[in-house]
Amino acid sequence: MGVVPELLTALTAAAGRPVTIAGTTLTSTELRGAAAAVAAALPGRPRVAVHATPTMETVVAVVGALLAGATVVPVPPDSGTGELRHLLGDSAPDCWVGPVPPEAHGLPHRAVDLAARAPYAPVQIADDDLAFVLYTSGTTGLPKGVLITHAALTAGLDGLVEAWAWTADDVLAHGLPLFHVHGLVLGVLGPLRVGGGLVHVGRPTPDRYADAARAGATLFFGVPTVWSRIADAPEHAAALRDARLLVSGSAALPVPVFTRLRELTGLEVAERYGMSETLITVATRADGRREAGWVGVPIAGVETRLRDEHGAAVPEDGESVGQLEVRGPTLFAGYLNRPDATAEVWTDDGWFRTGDVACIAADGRHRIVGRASVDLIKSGGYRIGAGEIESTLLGHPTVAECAVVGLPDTDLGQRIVAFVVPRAEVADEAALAAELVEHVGAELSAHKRPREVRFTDALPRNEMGKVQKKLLT
Ligand code: MLC
Ligand code: AMP
Repeated sequence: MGVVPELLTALTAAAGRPVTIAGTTLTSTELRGAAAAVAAALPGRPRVAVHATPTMETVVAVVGALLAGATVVPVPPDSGTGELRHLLGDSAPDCWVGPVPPEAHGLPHRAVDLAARAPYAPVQIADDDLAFVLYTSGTTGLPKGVLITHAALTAGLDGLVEAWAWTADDVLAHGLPLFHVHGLVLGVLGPLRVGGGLVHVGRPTPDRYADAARAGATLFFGVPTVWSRIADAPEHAAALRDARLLVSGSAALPVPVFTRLRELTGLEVAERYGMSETLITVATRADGRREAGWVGVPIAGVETRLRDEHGAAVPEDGESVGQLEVRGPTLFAGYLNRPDATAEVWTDDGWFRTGDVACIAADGRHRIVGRASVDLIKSGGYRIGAGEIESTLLGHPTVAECAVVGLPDTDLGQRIVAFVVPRAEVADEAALAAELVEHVGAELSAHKRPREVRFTDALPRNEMGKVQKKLLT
């Protein structure tokens, strides 16, 4: 048992550093007061939905709810109607806190007032109390709610604090979305844990990262797409020279981007690896060896191993490739309402199957080789299930069959491409492609829209009738 402020150290410390979100700044004391006012309005530990726009209102809503011992369901602000219906139906929140989307589905709403100040009344929290339900895509079906406990959050953050020598002297800058592990857990709760500063730049563009660097930020987070765009903007990259640590994660950082950033900034980006289900498990240490393509060593308390398809051990020799399995205190407590899916991802001896393929060197360094399934796409650092987009496209009257794949893309890592067999001859392919892209955006979310739709007469199938996605290039 503990009290919530154990997680949010800065809020109880005499003086944490200020937090700036998209141009709005609160001191640590102001943030504590505004969050405590939110907490006071949330008796009974409800489950609350937060429309996670990149704003101070979102930060105050999340922190206030955590202080109240509530469970937070961050809702992507670009959610389409189908996805929103699923998230709210599955997680069954008691109310919205902070900004609400236009379709609030009749739930009560507690506003956030950034000027409000209330004294904080500590709430007892057990280690296995839930802090978050984070929605993430699987290979098929609708997104699953990942249950994150307070104990996992604390272990995950403390492991990174130690690995990166992250202190109250650091000012973190990033511009990542506030509904996933990267931007919200690491990117907001991380600074609040250590009492360090935070500057959320709104959108993660090279010029805004450069501005944050000139204003004194020491630590920078980005997905590879962000780093790749900075590497392509030498005039902005140069401003990062005085940073203490540049960190990349959520997808593989291309080697040329690592090399180019070293030339432009004199710094080697530290990669780290994780998942919504596990939080960050493996990280390049601030005092560790940095090597392009390698993501570091397990953080404190985490263990990793490699297995082949029969469950046999794969040598940890830096070359042999196997399925990566992890265990430790940062892991999730299961998928909400999905005991079947939860059971599937654990081995009989209690390890979590990440679905990633990796190799481990004798000295413990990890390299992520890729994903075992072609049906999980990583685009711009977002995890996107091919099955979800395929079902949505099949819901459009013109689509007879379809297959969605992630094709290599220098900017996004992978870009979503939909191969579509239309029901009838298409008079205007460009118009129909645009309509299908819009249909996906309206139902799911903006970042799940295909970048490209290709019409074809038939999909390549094997003798069993299964679509051979590897042939779709
Ligand atoms: C995008 N656009 C499209 C489109 N897709 N237009 C038509 N059709 C499509 N299919 C539009 C956008 O709306 C935008 O318009 C413009 O094109 C540029 O889009 P973009 O190239 O996608 O750029 P941007 O919007 O800036 O997105 C890139 C990005 C974003 C890197 C900022 O992908 C991002 O925030 N990624 C972070 C994902 C993340 O946090 N993952 C962490 C998961 S946790 P307009 O008009 O708006 O300019 C995790 C665990 C771990 O993975 O290890 O961390
Ligand atoms: P998400 O559920 O959005 O948290 O995505 C988790 C997935 O992102 C992992 O299973 C990996 O496939 C991928 N990932 C995260 N960090 C890295 C990294 N540094 N290198 C390669 N892949 C990564």
